[in-house]
Amino acid sequence: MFNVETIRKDFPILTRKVNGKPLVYFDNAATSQKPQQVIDAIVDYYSNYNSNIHRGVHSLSQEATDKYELARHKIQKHFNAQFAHEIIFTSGTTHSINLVASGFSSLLKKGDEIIVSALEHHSNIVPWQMLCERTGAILKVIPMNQDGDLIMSEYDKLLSKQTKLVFVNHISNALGTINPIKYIIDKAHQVDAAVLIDGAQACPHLKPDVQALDVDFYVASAHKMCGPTGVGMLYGKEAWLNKLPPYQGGGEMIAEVTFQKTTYAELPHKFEAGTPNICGGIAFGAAIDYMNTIGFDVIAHYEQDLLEYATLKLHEIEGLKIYGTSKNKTSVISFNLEGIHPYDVGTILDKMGIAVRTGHHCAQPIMDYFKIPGTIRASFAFYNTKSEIDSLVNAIKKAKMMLS
Ligand code: 7TS
Repeated sequence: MFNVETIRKDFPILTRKVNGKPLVYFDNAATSQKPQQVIDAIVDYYSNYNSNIHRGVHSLSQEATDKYELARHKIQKHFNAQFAHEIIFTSGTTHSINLVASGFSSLLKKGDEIIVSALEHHSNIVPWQMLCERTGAILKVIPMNQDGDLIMSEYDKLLSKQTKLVFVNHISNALGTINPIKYIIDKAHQVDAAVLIDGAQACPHLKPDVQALDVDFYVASAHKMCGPTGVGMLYGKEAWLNKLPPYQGGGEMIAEVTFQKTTYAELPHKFEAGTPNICGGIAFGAAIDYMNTIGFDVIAHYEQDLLEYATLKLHEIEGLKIYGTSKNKTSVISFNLEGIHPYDVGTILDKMGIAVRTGHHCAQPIMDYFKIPGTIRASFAFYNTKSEIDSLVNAIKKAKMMLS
């Protein structure tokens, strides 16, 4: 049975005060908090077996290597990848996307087309624009509607023999929309285009199955799913990862080096130059264990309940407008108070101990679509409660009185 009070005890930070008030942490889409189990994994690594991996004959190095590779296997199992070497450790989603975008430089030619969506985070827009500049490929955009849903009939029209790549996020960070990625992947494959799904916002809420999705690349950051910052993953189908050239050169990614010619290591090491974030990788594995112990079905069900409750309560506030009203949403609510700048509301909420994010959320095209400078975004995790939502609603009412 899911008991939120028991879960909250795993997160030491949730007992602290901010500005003299109990912390209400509603900035989970930016980064989640970390349970003791993950903090312990980090402390254990540095206290007991800190060592560089893959190269030492000594016991500590072997122990660290085994734990790091075990974490890779945990991630493989979690995402249901066919092989562990299809999981590349990166520093996060942004790094993973840039790795793939860089690799495609040599595979695209002038006039090829790349499709992204109107709902993307900047990190799933800018690397593709840079790729277009390098190759002469053309960027096309799947439009969205007022609810924040992508318009699939327009996507169908964009696909053609010229389409080589499609990049869409699984869940929008600014609006919470869950995109129909299976449809997007299947349609892209009909024209032989490869698909990358940005799962940064999906992985905290659900468990993607990369084989069932038949996706070519899937990327995520550990820090949004109870893990540490500075580590993430790239899943790529073996055939694609073998086709892409290495992203960075250096130690660990080579088979043999001479001044005449260097040959590259096998997967996954071909993409993992230099000393990696060893502790981060191991703690990422601990985070995945932690979330699976609770269970993603339980998490999704609980968070959906929080979303419905918060949506209902926020609607009671006059002049409050919610952006992102898709039927398929996760626990992210973006909103504004009529005539009041989001930043001012965020500042007052902070004084009351409530952490929300304000601004464009690195998704300026979405803000442009709604003709607003930004929103206030409250994003909930499985350790949040309805009573915290009540605190948010009361604080917004106060902020509204103070600012209008
Ligand atoms: N893609 C999406 C959909 C995201 O939400 C984010 C981060 C990224 C990519 C980049 O991830 P990173 O770990 O490499 O930085 N989103 C947010 C956010 O919504 N607020 O702060 C970071």
